[in-house]
Amino acid sequence: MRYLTAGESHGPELTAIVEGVPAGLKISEKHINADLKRRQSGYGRGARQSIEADAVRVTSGVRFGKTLGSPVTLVVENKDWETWSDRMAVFGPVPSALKREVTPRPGHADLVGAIKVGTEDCRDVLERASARSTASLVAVASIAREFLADVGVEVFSYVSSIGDACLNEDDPLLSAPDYKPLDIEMSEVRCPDAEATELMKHAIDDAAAKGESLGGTFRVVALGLIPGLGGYSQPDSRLTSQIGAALFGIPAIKGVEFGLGFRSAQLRGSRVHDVIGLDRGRGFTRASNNAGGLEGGMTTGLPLIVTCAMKPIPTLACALGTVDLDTLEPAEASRERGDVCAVPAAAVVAEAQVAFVLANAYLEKFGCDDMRGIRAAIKSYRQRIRTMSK
Ligand code: EPS
Repeated sequence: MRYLTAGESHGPELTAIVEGVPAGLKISEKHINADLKRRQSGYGRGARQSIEADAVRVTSGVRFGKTLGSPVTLVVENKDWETWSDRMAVFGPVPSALKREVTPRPGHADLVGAIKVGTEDCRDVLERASARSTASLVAVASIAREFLADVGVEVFSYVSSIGDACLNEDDPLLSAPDYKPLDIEMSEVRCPDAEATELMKHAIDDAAAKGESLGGTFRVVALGLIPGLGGYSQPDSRLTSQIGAALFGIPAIKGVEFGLGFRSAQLRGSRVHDVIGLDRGRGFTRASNNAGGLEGGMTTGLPLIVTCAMKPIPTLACALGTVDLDTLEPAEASRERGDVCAVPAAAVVAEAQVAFVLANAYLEKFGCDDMRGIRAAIKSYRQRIRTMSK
């Protein structure tokens, strides 16, 4: 599967085309919209979220709720377009009172993007560089999630810190797979612990009062993966590189760790690697999951556990110093309406990115034309694995 997304933050709509979706996969509009809603939620989101009520319109590739094998087109409308249709008009004259964006925000794509494309209005860049585009990624990945659910894989995420407010976890590699998605979604910051949720909300309130923004960390967990997805023979066949690239494709993601991650660099080998055993009934086992579910670029069959770090959003009420691109004098960066914290939302986007890579890994290994063929290929592979450990 591959996809292309398009759409400006305040343009008429976001559009995505997904190609290579196998035929015969059940798709539910309700599921896609539920994911879109999760992405819009989270304590610390800005006023834009009360304007938008993201909902998908599927305009190709699905018939009677099942995929046809042809490209699937997904459209999410921007309700805010109504108030931006003059400033973002596709055709027509430039409004005489148009306010150009000439005070680029440090940390956003504003300045470098304007230099790159040679515009005198940073809006030409920031409209597409906006995290609004992540709504498309979530819609696209909802298809991947339907596929993964069909083959017995569940992907969820939770927030582990916001600013310096942290979820207390003795060993996240042990505890993460046991968190319940329902408990996570009950929390306004998508954190499975009530006390940590309050600490995180307090940190967001404090940042908001000071005109600040906050980043944080979150983990993505995938359960039910078959061993041997991905590859070891080329750099780009490794799931580690594919998942890493997908996660770094989300705006503001600054770090990605698999399993023990950076901590494994401080420990001796015997403390890091997951000892192999054999259970005659269950097959190969591991004494731990420090690798976070990937070994040699392939799934081990244990839970995939990836941690991401997100930087604070660059749109600040306490504007930072910049240079006015018209006067070339020092100025205050523009104060685009923004979110104080979007870590809970970014975690949902990260789930989406991981889900898309994992679904593709299944398709690569088990064929990609139709669901019946794929299910049969998975069944026969499972049989072979069982025989191997007997
Ligand atoms: C964003 C700025 C805000 C965010 C937006 C990302 O939008 P606006 O400029 O309309 O207030 O709310 O995120 C979304 C709209 C979204 O759906 O995630 C930015 O500058 O990146």
